[in-house]
Amino acid sequence: MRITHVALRTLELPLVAPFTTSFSTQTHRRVLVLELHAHIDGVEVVGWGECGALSEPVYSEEYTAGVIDVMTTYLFPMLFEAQRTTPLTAETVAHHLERIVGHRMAKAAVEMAVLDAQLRAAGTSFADYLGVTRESVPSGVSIGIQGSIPQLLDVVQGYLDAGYVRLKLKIKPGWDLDPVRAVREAHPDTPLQVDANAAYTLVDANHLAKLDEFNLLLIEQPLGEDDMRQHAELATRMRTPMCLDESVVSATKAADAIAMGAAQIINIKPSRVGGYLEARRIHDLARSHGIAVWCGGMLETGIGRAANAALAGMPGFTLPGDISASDRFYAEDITEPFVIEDGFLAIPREPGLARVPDAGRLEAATVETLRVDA
Ligand code: OSB
Ligand code: MG
Repeated sequence: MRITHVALRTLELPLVAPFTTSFSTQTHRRVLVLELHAHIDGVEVVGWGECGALSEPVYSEEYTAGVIDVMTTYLFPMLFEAQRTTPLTAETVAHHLERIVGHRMAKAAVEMAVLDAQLRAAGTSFADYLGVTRESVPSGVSIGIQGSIPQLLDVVQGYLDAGYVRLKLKIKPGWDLDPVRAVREAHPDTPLQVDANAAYTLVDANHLAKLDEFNLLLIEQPLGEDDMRQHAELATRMRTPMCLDESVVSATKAADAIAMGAAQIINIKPSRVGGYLEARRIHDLARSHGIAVWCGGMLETGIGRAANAALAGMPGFTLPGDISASDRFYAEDITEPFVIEDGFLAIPREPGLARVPDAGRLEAATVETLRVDA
């Protein structure tokens, strides 16, 4: 393929309710969408990509404005240079961008747009590309920190009424044992897990072990991104299975985590690990070690939600993901919305990896567009 130009669109989408984690409260999602124009075998194709980075560097070091900078200064010029001499494919994008250290969410979005264009030109769905045979995936929901326990119980009831099959509660010091106990007492049999987004240290081990009595599926990333060894230590001090999110930024880190006993379960987020192809490698690695994986989310629009749903159809994704319906975050998605049916989301089978946004809704949500020509 030959890229002719790319439009980098910054969108601002209001959330249906504020989303609070141990690191921030979000009321809007400022998200970068890539519209990549290319020629493939003489045919003009558009590929769509979505970047997982948040507007501030509070989940990882990446943030929207920084992503735009690294894409325009380095990533696209490097791809444009590479395509002068080598045919560009999605499978070679990571190689062409290898010289740039880190910036995985930026690279993931670029690879995503290229792969989407490639699959569209071939008339292949992402599910078929991955060899996914399942038709749908179970839908879990990530529930932010609430103002009070009664409020939390209300929110939980709403999601259960909507059909979600698994709940994930965000926790932080001061919002952990009591809210988890309240939800567990109200819903003794509901699959339940917690996510601390790195808010604790190993000093809190005895406190965190008190979560063991609530029969949780897992505890996600209690300690810092760099605390791989400490997670391994904590895993020996509590019965709840240890799951890593932030710490696993590559297949190499996944292998380290597995070897060290730092993760019994891995949250795979394609954006965090540099793209869907690396995500697939982590899936394959984990599966060969008997380590369960599930698909995490970054409040994706329908563009990224489509790709996540297909990825989560792979056989090692044995736990429900944070792949909720569009209306979990957005009153109006920019694509045809994803809906939950009997607790499941259908895996898209149209050509391409992303779901194509509606032109009018995309335009209405766009606050800034930057065009980069090859
Ligand atoms: O830790 O999984 C996380 C959202 C933003 C940043 C980090 C996380 C999350 C979520 C939401 O938990 C997952 C979703 O998109 O539904
Ligand atoms: Mg997480």
